[in-house]
Amino acid sequence: AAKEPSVSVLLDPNWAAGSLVEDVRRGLSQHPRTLPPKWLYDNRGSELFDEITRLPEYYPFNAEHAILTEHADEIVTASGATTLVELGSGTSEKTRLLLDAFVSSGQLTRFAPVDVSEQTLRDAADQIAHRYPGLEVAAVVGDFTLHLAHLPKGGRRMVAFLGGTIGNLYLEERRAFLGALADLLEPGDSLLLGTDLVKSADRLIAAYNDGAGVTDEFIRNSLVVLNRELGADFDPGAFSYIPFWDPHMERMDMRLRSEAPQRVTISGADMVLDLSVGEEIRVEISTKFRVSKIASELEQAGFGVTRVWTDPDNEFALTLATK
Ligand code: AVJ
Repeated sequence: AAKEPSVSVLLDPNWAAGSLVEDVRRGLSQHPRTLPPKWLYDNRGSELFDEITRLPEYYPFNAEHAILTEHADEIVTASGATTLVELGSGTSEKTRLLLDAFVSSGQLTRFAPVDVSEQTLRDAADQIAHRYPGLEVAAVVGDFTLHLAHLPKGGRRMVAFLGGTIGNLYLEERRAFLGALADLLEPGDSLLLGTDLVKSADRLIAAYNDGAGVTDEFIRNSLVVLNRELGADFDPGAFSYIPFWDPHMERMDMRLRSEAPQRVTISGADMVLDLSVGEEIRVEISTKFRVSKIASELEQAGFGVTRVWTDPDNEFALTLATK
């Protein structure tokens, strides 16, 4: 019979009591004003992201799925892992391709998904515990940039960080994150890193500006989160969604632009914002990579690159890096 998953909650379920307040205070006083993307993933945001992964324009999901379908067995063998940790796991949909390969190899004993979205994580953990009886499922409700020290210890671990989520981090944040991860892994442990690759601006912009408007709603939901969690009075309809490709930084930059002069009060953060017409709030960046840049960032952090897999169209890369 399936074992019940264990769930450790490291994030305060009352977001307003935790780092949301500091993140909002710091981010919204910068220029451009910025909101950290992890707060996009309330229940609604997680649902919307799930919808994004099924959009025809959102190629990263399909490209990474194709790599995993083709190469999961090789990845599993190359890692030699007995514990799979997944950071920013969400629904863990693609991870099942890895779990299936791990099950056929017979080597996996434990799966530890980590995500900020508690309900999404609990649902995914239940489904996986059911589907893979005998697997210990140890879920962690947490932030992968803050709670790395709580990851399960022992065995040979592979940390999967899929979907291109590392592209949400700025260079300095990536350096800190990869360095901290390398420091806590033991020799033989590995990181499986999914990164979206640089490609034509048209294809990129289409992926973040879908015809059905799902991405627009996903980005706009950040204001709904602040209204609910911090008692803010943003009028989400007074903003327009502006996604653009920054060719110099090689990243997508997703912003909300104030279409009218407005005063917004964020009582839970003790802030009053006066926004002028055209003023923008950056809600998310999504950095795109070149294979050489991924390798050098990993090596700088203390990893050795074992192998890189890409899809046939070279849209996305999975890199296995070993400590
Ligand atoms: C979950 C961060 C990988 O950057 O492509 C998708 C989030 N934002 N559409 C990405 C996202 C808008 C996604 N990541």
